[in-house]
Amino acid sequence: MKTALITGITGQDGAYLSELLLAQGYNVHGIKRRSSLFNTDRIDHLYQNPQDEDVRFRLHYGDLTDSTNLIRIIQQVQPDEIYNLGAMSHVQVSFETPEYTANADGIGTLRILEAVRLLGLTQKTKIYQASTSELYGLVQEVPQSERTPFYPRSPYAVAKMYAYWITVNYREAYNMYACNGILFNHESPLRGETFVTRKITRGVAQIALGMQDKLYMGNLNARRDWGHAKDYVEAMWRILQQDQPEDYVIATGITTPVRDFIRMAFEEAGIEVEFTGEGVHEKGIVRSVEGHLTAVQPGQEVVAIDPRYFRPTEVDLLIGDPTKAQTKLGWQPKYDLPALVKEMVHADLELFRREKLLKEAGFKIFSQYE
Ligand code: NDP
Ligand code: GDR
Repeated sequence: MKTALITGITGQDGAYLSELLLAQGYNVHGIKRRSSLFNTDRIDHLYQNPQDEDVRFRLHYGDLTDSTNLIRIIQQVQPDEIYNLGAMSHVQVSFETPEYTANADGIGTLRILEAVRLLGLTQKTKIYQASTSELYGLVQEVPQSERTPFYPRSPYAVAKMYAYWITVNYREAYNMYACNGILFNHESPLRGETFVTRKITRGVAQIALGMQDKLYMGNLNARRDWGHAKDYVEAMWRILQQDQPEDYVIATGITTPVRDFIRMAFEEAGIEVEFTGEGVHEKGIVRSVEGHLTAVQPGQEVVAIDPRYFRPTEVDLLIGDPTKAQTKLGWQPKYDLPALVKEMVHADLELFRREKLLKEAGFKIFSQYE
């Protein structure tokens, strides 16, 4: 039975990867941060009492900014595989917390690699580093492959660029099995609420249910290569099961503007939206509504631009070339974009139907964040 250690286990990918590894018979250990509120919603269904017999899912308190903590946990767990998914992962927030982002996302990766080396585990422990399509940044070529040069456009991407290269360097210097998965955007109903897809599907659900009037957005022209997180965590696992450690691009090869994602999400809720105007004056107006929805009226403005969501430097176009992953890893995504949008919109409709009932019964509803 193999043992895996996952940093960032409380995040979107950590939750799906835990499910996958447990189903494969792994012992799964995860590092979670101490928080004043519970932060384990996404993995609560996997929790086992430490007192139970045959416990295969265990959590440790820790942080990527704390070297001695990481060394102690890795020494205790003696993992066959480490998946380093922990990160301050929000691009826009990284402009506000650049130093912390560099520490957690950049030096945090070094701390993991160095802990494995110091503990003499270089020939036992395989390491997966959560690298990102944000490394490509300012467009150099499309589609972007393992050979495309990097041009990071945010403190997040610059920190991840350090993490990418330190992973390559430890592989070459110490003969470690350490790999980068260069993953393009991947989403799901578990996606953090302030990333664009989830912000849209939550907004659409609330507008459809009459709980919100309008969605305020940033750059609708940005284009992303969106896949489903479930497919992408399978690629992470496959990357660590090869004979040789290598880096791989994981993507669908199809790119879509944010504006079209919004259109598709509204359509899934029975609302047809058309866009008019340009730049900060662009608006999304309801053209037609399926009969059963009374909360939304044709002619209603449901999307507007708020320049606060523009980024100081933007990544305009991402489209990945997954040929290497397809041929070497035998990886094929099962979801396409319409299936992803459908799953996310219906999950949020369900969530907000319940929230609405609670609100109507006099209970406090959850906070709204941007
Ligand atoms: P999330 O933001 O959902 O999860 C991030 C995880 O990292 C959370 O568990 C978070 O803990 C944890 N974390 C944050 N800071 C620290 C820290 N200092 N020490 C330890 N843990 C920390 O991200 P995703 O699941 O979407 O992404 C997983 C990884 O993949 C990230 O590294 C991200 O940058 C990268 N990535 C993501 C892509 C995507 O499209 N989703 C694409 C390419 C790369 P808490 O819950 O307490 O906040
Ligand atoms: P990204 O994801 O920056 O690609 O990073 P995000 O969903 O935040 O943005 C995608 C694009 O949408 C545009 N956008 C908005 N974004 C947000 N969050 N909110 C808005 O209101 C809005 N309006 C338009 C953005 O400008 C951007 O162009 C994600 C993260 O998961 C990273 O950790 C990961 O590395 C990359 O994907 C691949």
